[in-house]
Amino acid sequence: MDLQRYLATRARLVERSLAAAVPPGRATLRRAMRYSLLAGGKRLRPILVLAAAEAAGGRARLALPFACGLELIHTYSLVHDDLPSMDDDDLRRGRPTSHKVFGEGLAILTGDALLTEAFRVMATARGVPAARVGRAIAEVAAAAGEAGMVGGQALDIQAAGKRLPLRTVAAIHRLKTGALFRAAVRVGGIVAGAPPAVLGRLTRYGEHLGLAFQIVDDVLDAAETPGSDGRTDRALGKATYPGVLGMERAMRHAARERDAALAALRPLGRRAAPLAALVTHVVARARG
Ligand code: GRG
Repeated sequence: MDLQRYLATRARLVERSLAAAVPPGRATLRRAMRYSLLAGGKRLRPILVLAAAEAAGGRARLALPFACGLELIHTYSLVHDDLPSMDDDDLRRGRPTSHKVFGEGLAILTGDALLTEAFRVMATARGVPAARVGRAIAEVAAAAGEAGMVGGQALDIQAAGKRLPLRTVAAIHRLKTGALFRAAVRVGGIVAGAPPAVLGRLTRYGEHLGLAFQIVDDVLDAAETPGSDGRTDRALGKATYPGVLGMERAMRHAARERDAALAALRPLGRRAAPLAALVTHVVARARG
């Protein structure tokens, strides 16, 4: 399986759809939305939507509006996470953050507009039975909101500076980052009409992948020299796996999550090869 080729073709599909979903415009808000959205992220979550739809025997193209929906929501979360009242970051995706370029008020509104746009794009999906569209949208809403990403971000803020047990760190990660990964693969499965057993396998894969991704992200962050502002997540007092376990044990944990994700996929066979390659790639990132 040539993962790089797979990622490149699917990312191209996603880039085109995102650019069409938020077309160019003269208004500052529109420019700010495109500035953050089309800044070249890895597009992991939308690619997962497409790969899960294919693993469930469906067509990637039909899942594109949901792939875009998740990336719009992910981008809004990054814009808001970078705000002075949250992480107060200067750089994102290799560029000055939204509030640095457009000001804080506009950056808040940019996040709001990206989030709202996500639901318009998903609700107007064509060629997918209405019941599946409704189910997929409800899935994304639950994963993005209080019971998912936003709830996890709230816990993360409240946990700053505290020494937490591993199970609390894991619970925060599961919500803050894991919920969108889980939703990405579930939505791909739902749009493709996956039977419950397949959806269950995709769900388990998504949960293990989400945790592996976050652990690796924390390990990479902890290994990094502090940025120009002298900070890393550790310096910000954030709840992280390497903070609780140390680097070596955190990486062993990530490898166990990867293996559990791969085991969940096994019965799905060849069609799930891109998903298998993806989780392997995510964990290998930390090995350099
Ligand atoms: C502000 C509501 C709200 C939520 C923020 C996910 C999140 C919650 C904040 C992001 C902070 C962060 C850097 C978390 C670490 C894991 C993560 C989500 C990294 C960024 O995702 P990538 O690596 O980024 O997929 P790209 O730019 O490639 O899309």
